[in-house]
Order: sequence, then structure tokens, then C-alpha cells
Amino acid sequence: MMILNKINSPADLKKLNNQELHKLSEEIREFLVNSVSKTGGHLASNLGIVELTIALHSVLDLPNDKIIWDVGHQSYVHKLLTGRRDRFDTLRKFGGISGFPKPTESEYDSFVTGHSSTSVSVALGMALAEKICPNGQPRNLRNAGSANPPDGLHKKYISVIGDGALTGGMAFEALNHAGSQQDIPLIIVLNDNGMSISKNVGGVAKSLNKIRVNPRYRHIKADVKSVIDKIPLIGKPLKLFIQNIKMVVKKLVVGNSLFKDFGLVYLGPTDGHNVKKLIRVFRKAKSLNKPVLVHVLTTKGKGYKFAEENPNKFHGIGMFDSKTGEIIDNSNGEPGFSETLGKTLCNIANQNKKVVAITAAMPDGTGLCDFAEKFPDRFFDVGIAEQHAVTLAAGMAANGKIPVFAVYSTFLQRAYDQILHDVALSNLHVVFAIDRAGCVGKDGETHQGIYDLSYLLHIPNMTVLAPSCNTELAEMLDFAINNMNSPVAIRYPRECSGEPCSTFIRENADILIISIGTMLSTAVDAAEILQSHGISATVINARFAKPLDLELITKHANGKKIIATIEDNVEIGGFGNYVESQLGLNIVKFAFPDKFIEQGDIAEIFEKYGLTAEQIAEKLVELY
Ligand SMILES: Cc1ncc(C[n+]2csc(CCOP(=O)(O)OP(=O)(O)O)c2C)c(N)n1
Repeated sequence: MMILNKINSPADLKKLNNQELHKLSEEIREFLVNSVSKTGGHLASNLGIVELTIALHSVLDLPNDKIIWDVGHQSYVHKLLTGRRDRFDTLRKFGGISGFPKPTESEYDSFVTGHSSTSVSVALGMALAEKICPNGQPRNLRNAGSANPPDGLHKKYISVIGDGALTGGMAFEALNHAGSQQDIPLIIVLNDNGMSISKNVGGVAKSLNKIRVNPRYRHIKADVKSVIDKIPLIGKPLKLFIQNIKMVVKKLVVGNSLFKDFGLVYLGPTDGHNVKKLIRVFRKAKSLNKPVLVHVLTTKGKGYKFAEENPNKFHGIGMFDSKTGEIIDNSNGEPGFSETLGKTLCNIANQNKKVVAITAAMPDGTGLCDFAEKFPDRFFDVGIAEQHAVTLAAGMAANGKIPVFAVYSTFLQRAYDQILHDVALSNLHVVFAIDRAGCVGKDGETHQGIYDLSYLLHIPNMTVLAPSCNTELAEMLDFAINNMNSPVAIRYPRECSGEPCSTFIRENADILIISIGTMLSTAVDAAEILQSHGISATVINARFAKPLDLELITKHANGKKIIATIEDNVEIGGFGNYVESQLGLNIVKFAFPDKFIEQGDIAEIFEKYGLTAEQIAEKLVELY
């Protein structure tokens, strides 16, 4: 029987010896490749973290101790080991298990994550909360620093953070704070694979890479070990002496590490695919009862040839053939919006030398790879640092460039103040190319792009556009770069349905429907259904969410029994609300409600929230 099939909780894992743990890692890898090839998901990161997760589960007392998985996309192994193996065929599906940690799914998931660089703050916050007694008196932590503080905290708090997530500013804010809390038993596990989604960028990544590839460290380590091994009966003092040399050498090589400067104990670097070594270093970290950083070196995609060779492709992947690594293509053949953005931007940048492109660690996802290759001096990958990206763009715009920041809607949320204070207040010409807007489907609650209209429409000076098809996106990008001189946001989802873009005017119609972005095809379909009920509807493709084409809208709103809006944003603060405030008329709004929207196929989600053409038409017939 497979060992994996006997593991239902960490207690089962603790019964295994080293050999069995090794076999378990192999079984987990095989399981993950097979399972994710059928559901899609974040494969490469999980293949890289198998031994690390096994070791943490072996050493810690879960669920009493708390692991916070940064981003959370690498929590599949953790899910497999905590009783969710049998539900893996439902991964990321409607009603199925989430691709991210979710406390409502399991007591072993201690916090929701999905967006990067939050784990150190969360773990530290949890630990500090435990430190404070219910009556507000601090717990006596005088004995912290000893192995078993009688009066110390009862739980361990662990942040598992990748070197990519470490590029986010919030992680550094938290490290800075953590170092000042010397009585807190915080363990930060740095899962360093040299990769974000693409190759990791920046100064810290460079310095980590030095440690990773430094042959001096590797050789010296091996030499010292072989010297120790060759001495048949060494006395304790000699052994200690040699070990001390090892430490000194390591300090010389690792140097005055950044983490030590933050006030953290630095352990490592440790081979992240050696369970025995990992268990040893985690035990040590646990015994210290103070803020510790354990530096673990792993290989993204480990053990699956295709993912090791191309971790970027297998970071987040759809269904694929596990034998060949080939993606099973079930797209509609239309280029996605990201591809159109990338191509159009290259064309525009050829003519307009002021154009620069910025990404926050998502060159692939946002379609900027060609641009990066063609215009290396005008391309900036800032790491997972959306806030910095926006203000960097503001600086560039203030000095004569036209920056285009291509970013997912959900990740731009964290740069709200930078958009408002650093870009809009000075009316700077920054273009936001907002990808994955609307419902994102399988990533679920943490990644829905259904808030951007609400966080952009009320910002003065901001123009907000939404294309209904690829042609419109290309035109809008050209307009935003070459015809505007103030902040512009263009928001669009991943998929382009390929429907022709049109404003669909019926003279003397009964109802006016105004749609924004790709909801146009739904609006046109709803109008057709209404027609079959004897109700005629005019459909306006708004294109501009702000400023509205009030002349056109008012002209067609005149005398209509019902004016409706359709959008893939939340209702509150969204397009319909904005139209209502500008027109001063009551609007029937079709939008997402005031709740977090779960994972599932986009069509399933639209149906659940009444956003299909049939449901919209039915509702309008009812109201008519
Ligand atoms: C705020 C934010 N921006 C972007 C992302 C998209 N994203 C998901 S994982 C990832 C790379 C993470 O790299 P790392 O932490 O090193 O983990 P690895 O996948 O290499 O294991 C990125 C950029 C995100 N989740 N959150």
C-alpha cells in the first residue's frame, strides 16, 4: 500500500522513519503531477516544497502550531498531508477544495492567503496576540530563549515565504518589526528557489543567489565534513573546534547577512530536498524561542523533468498531458487580452520612444515578455511590489516618460493610495493596463478582479476604459498612450470571447441596457431574448466607464421604462452606481453582490449570481 494513503494527519507522518519519509516524498510528487494534470493548478512550487512540508509537519505540533503559507499557492502538499487527499480531484472547482489555504476548509489552515508577502506580518501578529494575556497583562516571557520556557508562548508561529514573496515591501516591514521582538518564537522559513513566477529579480535575490551558487561555501562545507568523517575517534573538544571552524567559515561566506541585521537568528542555508537535514534545522529553530530565519534551498518543479526545465510554465498551469508535459489547449482560439496588450504595446513603443513598461513579477501573465526582449532598457520588473511599481511610474511620468503598468486587477488593490496620492493627485500620465479584471474563476475569493471599478471610479483625474474585444483594447491602448495626458486605466479580463464589438441601437426601444467591457455580449444576448418576449432593447457599449458619454446615454435613456447596467464588478461603487449618480435616474444594476465570490468556472459563477443573458432577460421581463 502506498504510504501516502495512510497519512491522514501529521500524527501518521510522525510514525515514519527516514526511508519511509523519502518514499513518501516520491509518492507525493507522483500524486501531484497526476492530479494537477487533470485539474490544473500551481504545480512547480508544490513539487519544490515536498520535503520542506514533510519536515515541518514532522517537527511541529499541528494544528496547535500555526503555519502561514505566503501566497498560499504552495500549500497542496500541506493539504495532502492533512486529510484532503481524497478531495484533490475537486481542486479549484466550484464547491471543491481551494488552491489556497482556507481555515473554513480545515483546522490545519490557519490563515487565508493568496496575495504575496503577508505571512511574516500574520505570524508575528498571532504570536504577539498570544503574548498579551486576556486581561491585557503581558505574559511573563523572561525565560524565552531557553528550550522550554515555563511561562512562554504555547504555540509556534511559522511563516513559509518564498524568495519571490520576499521581494514584497510588506515582508520587509514585518522582518524589521520581528527583529525587535526577541521574546517571540517566530520561525520564518525562506523557501529559496531563485524563482518568482519567472526568474526572481532585485538586490536581495542577487545576494541570495550568491549564497545558493557559492562554490566556496559548498566546497568548504564538504571539505569540513569529510575532515570530520575521516577522524575515527575524535574527542569532543576537537569535534567542537572543527564545527566552530565551519561556523566561522559560513559566517565569512554568508557574510554579515541581511537577516542578522534585522535581528533574526539565521540558520542555513539548508538543502531543501533532504528531509533529515530539514528536520534537524527545524528542531533547532523551534528550540530557540526567538525570531529565527531558516534559509532553505529548493528546486522549483523538483522531480518532474518538464517542470524543472520550465518552472515558469508549470507555475500555474491548466490541464496538461503528464507524459509529455504538453498543455491541453481548450481556449477558443482567440488571442487573449494579455497577448493583444503585449503586441500592441510593442507596436506603439516602436513609434513612441517615451513608452516604458512596468510589471510586478508578472511579465508572462500580463503579456510583456516580447516587450522585455525587444526593449530591455524600457522594461522594468520590480518584483512583487505593486505599490512601488505605481509610484515608480509616477516618478517616470513626472520626468517625461509614458509608463504602462500591466498588472492584475486583484494585485493593484494594494496600491490604491499610490494611485490616488502619487499619480492622480499630480494628474500624471500613467497608463494602467489592468488584466484579469472581472471574475477570474478557479483562483476564487483571493484573486477576483471585481473591485477595480469601485476603487478607481471615484479618483479625480482618472479615466477608466473597458474594451469588449481585442480590437477595442488595441484602440484604447493607443488612445491612452498617444492621446491622453493624465492617468488612464484600461481594465479587461483574461479571455476575449471574440464577439464583434458594437453599440446596438434600436430606435424607439422599450429598455436601455448599458454594458461595460466584455459584458457586451451578455447584454446583446439578453436584448435578443427580450425581443422574443416582445420587448425591444437598445444596448450601449459604454467603452468609457469614466467619463461617461452622457450625451449618447441621455439621448437613449429618454423615455425608457427601464435603464439597466451590466458589469462584472461589485455593485457597490461600480459602473451601475456611477451611471446612476451621473444620470440622476434609477438604474437596474446587474453586478456582483456585497459578498466574497467563490471559485469555479466563470460560467458557473455568473449563473450563481444571476449574470447570464437568460437570467438578466428574465429579470427585466419581470420588471417590465
Ligand atoms: C501581491 C501579489 N502579486 C502577485 C502575485 C502573483 N504571484 C503568485 S506566486 C508568485 C511568485 C512567488 O514566488 P515565490 O514566493 O518565490 O514562490 P515560488 O512559487 O517560487 O515557490 C507571484 C508573483 C501574488 N500572489 N500576490
